[in-house]
Amino acid sequence: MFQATDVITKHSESAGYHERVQELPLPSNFSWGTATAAYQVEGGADQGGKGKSIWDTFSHLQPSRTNGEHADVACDHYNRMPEDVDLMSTFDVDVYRFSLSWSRIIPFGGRKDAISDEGIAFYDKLINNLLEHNIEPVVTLYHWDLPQALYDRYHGFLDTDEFRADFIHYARVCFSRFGDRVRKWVTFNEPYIISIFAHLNGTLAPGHCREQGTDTKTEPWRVGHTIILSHASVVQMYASEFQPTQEGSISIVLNGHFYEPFNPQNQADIDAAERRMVFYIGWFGDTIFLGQDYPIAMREYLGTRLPTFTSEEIELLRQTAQLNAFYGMNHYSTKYARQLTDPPTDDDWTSNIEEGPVNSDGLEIGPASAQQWLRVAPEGFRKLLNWVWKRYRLPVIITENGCPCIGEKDVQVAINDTFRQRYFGLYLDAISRAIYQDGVDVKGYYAWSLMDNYEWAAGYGPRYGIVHVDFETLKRTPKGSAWYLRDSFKSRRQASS
Ligand code: PNW
Repeated sequence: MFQATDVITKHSESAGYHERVQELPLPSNFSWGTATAAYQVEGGADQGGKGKSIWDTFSHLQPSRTNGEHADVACDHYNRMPEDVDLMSTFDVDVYRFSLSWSRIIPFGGRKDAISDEGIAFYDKLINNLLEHNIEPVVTLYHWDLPQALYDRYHGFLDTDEFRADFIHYARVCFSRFGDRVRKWVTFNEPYIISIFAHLNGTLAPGHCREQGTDTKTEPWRVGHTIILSHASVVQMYASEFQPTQEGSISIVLNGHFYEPFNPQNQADIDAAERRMVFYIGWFGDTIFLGQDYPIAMREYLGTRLPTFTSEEIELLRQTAQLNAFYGMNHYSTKYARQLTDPPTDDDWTSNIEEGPVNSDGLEIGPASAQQWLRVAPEGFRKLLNWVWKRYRLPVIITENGCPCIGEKDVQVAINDTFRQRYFGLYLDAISRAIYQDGVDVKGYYAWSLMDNYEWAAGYGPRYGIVHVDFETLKRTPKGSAWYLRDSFKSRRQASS
């Protein structure tokens, strides 16, 4: 059977792929778990009075945008939740990170709209079930499935004041209904992806892009602005209204690649690699965790395309910065950054940097997975952990990490997922080095994903699960990597104690 590991190409030595997995130690209190998101696994599209989200619309209106597929049923987790909790319990996970479907809880989404008891009941059941299995729920409020009604009313994130008021209300409902049992909250999953992929490239819902006639010069930056302010307001609200009694913690999840210079001899490329991370991660990290204005490099390059904060807003950011308890990191891969010299398009969002998997010597950053943008490069992960630690000094939780292997539709190939096991092994070794050799404070690791699911624009193509799902019968079969992670965490944590 064809395995991606068999492909013989020239890979950069520095990416760390040539290392053997060493099963390096992790702290005895390091926690591990799996992650999912509501729209990707739940299904139950019309059950329990659920309202539509922009993903229901996006995947049905023009199916070519999502590999011809929607997630009306997906993994049917809505109806099979107890089986899924049992399953993850057999892997000895400490944590399950999942997201709430806003339109399941408030079908029309808004602050004056009705709350669905059935929606609340589903998440109550899930949370209770997890706790009975000794699994800690880590809950994301927003993983991309905006209530369609809020898009229809005011275009969602494009109206900062309206969105912010509705999001605060929704968050308050969640804290008051679930906060007695949920101790770790994430406001937004991956603001970069929401801003750029959904409001510039148009590959994710609501699919705004130049061809649709939207203003790609300013929209992504407005969306980011809305997310930053909404996050800060919810953190402030949680800290004053709920934290004193519920004693939980809250933060946001940022994704980001590590960038290496395309030509390491060329100063422009060295600067480009650094600047690319500032535009990707600093955009949200500097405002939210440092409580300050956007990075200077962004202000200079984007000019009036980037919204400004009022002095009260800066004060809010300053006051809430320290209330974020951790840095939630979604990380998958490393890329090369190359400074371009030809003039960019007027909606350029990178400061004229091209990114790709091959450097100026023709070396690939690492072996390919089943998704085009994802290469195996564990050393970049270690470097990113250091970059984030140095800049923000916050304990890091890896809220997503994983990869799709080639050929996994076949359950036999999936069970023998040596490519993924090696990926996990190398990335966990990178965490160990970051902790023990570099002094980075990393607290936990959540594998993406518990099970194969609906991979957004790629539909049911790429499979990230540590459990195989047959999307015809919905049968779940654990892959080798599920047992690998169980055993690996056990021995890594023992080794340190
Ligand atoms: C994350 N990129 O998205 C999401 O949080 C998950 O819902 C998703 O299934 C998972 O990663 C795998 O894709 C990303 O292009 C999407 O760099 C795209 C990128 C990164 C993360």
